[in-house]
Amino acid sequence: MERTFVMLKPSCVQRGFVGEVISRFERKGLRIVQMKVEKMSREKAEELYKVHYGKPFYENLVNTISGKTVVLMVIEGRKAISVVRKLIGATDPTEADPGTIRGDLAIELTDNLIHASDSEESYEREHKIFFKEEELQTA
Ligand code: 3AN
Repeated sequence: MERTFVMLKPSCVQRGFVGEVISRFERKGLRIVQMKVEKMSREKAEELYKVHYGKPFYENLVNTISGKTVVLMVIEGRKAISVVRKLIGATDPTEADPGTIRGDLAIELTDNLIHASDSEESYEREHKIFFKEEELQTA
């Protein structure tokens, strides 16, 4: 079964939408394999966003999550990567369709509530920053 990595950004935690977002994934039929609440270190934030290094929004992007509480998850299901991206909606919440997570709950671009892997390669790289393999061997 396909897996994807999801991070609920600090704004999601601060605004109290953790349950709302998890509920949407569960209602779709996706399964939470592993989940943790963590204070994001700057090192891990830079690692997660290193593909954006050098872009004008990079510093702001790293600052948005560094030192703040996030929720990290590995989610499983049929075509989980593309299904989760569809549930989340477009990167810019002002362009995200109503009914999507960003379409319904976010408006800022850099602080757009949630991150999810956009490909199998991204999943492989991203989930290893936060989870050990043995943590992911849940039934
Ligand atoms: P997504 O989160 O939809 O996968 P990416 O991977 O292109 O989007 O961008 C990573 C993060 O960088 C986004 N979640 C958003 O916070 C931020 N971002 C992307 N494009 C811009 C932009 N043009 N200006 C400001 N922030 C951006």
